[in-house]
Amino acid sequence: MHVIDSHTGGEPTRVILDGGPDLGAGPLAERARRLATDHRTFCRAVVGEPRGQVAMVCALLIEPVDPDCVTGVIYFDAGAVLGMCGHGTIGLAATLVHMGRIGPGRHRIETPVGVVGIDIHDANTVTVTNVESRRLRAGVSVEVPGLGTITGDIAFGGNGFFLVDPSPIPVNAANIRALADATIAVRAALAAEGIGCGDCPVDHVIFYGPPETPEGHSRNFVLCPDDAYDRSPCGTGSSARLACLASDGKLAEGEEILQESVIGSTYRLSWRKGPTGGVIPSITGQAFVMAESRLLFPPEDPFRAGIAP
Ligand code: PYC
Repeated sequence: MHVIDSHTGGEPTRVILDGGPDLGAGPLAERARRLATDHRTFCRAVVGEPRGQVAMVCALLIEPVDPDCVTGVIYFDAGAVLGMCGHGTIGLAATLVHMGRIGPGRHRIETPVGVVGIDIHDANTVTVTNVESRRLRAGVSVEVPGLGTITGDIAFGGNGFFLVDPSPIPVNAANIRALADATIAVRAALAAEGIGCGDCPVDHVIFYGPPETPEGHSRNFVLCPDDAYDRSPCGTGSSARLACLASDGKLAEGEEILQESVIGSTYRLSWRKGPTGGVIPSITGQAFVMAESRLLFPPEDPFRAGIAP
């Protein structure tokens, strides 16, 4: 299996160029469901240890339905098949440039939640124009063991998010373990109360704190479905955040902000009005290709399917 690894603001993406399962034809959302239900072993083998790494997201390239798209892609981590992935799309774009498949300018990529745009500024710098994002509910409170009442917004940015601002725990690198434990507890409390995000689960939780740089708008900690935290500021999470800021009248259309991740990597963010009342997010970040490899799965390797959770 031929793969190319990159990172976007520290968050790894593994693009799978060949050797993936046959997902048949039809809309990408259907093929993504097939990947999630019928191919969990494949996903775990490629994304998880020992061949993958904690926090890795895989980008499985597939034939798009829309012939104007450079490729179709389904993203997954060790916990779930994702609707979209912002850092993954920046990593995929840098990978396609590295391969000579695309050059500077605007291109389209098809994902299970719709077509997204990419603007290639240079070999590493990419702007993603995401699918229309929206806040579904504001000020939702849940009782969380050990934390008390936690209040946040439910928003869609390509995945389902619960966004808490301000964070009950200072958002900094020294608190990563405590932040992970707290966000996992919040997600469990939401699930126990049956709180979802339209058709998708709320499988990502974000806590916000003050920025650590003068240019920053805020610093975030993002819990992903696999219980790892996003090293980047999270593209789909930033899209959900833009929808909330726009709904609250806290960020004007076209105004740009700098979002910091918990490790200090950054995205530049802005939004414009979407066709159905949401926002069309614009996310600019940088990715770097790290490795090109062939993954081998010899039958005699007892861990060829990854390490079972
Ligand atoms: O950047 O959208 C994102 C993302 C989702 C999960 C990890 N990164």
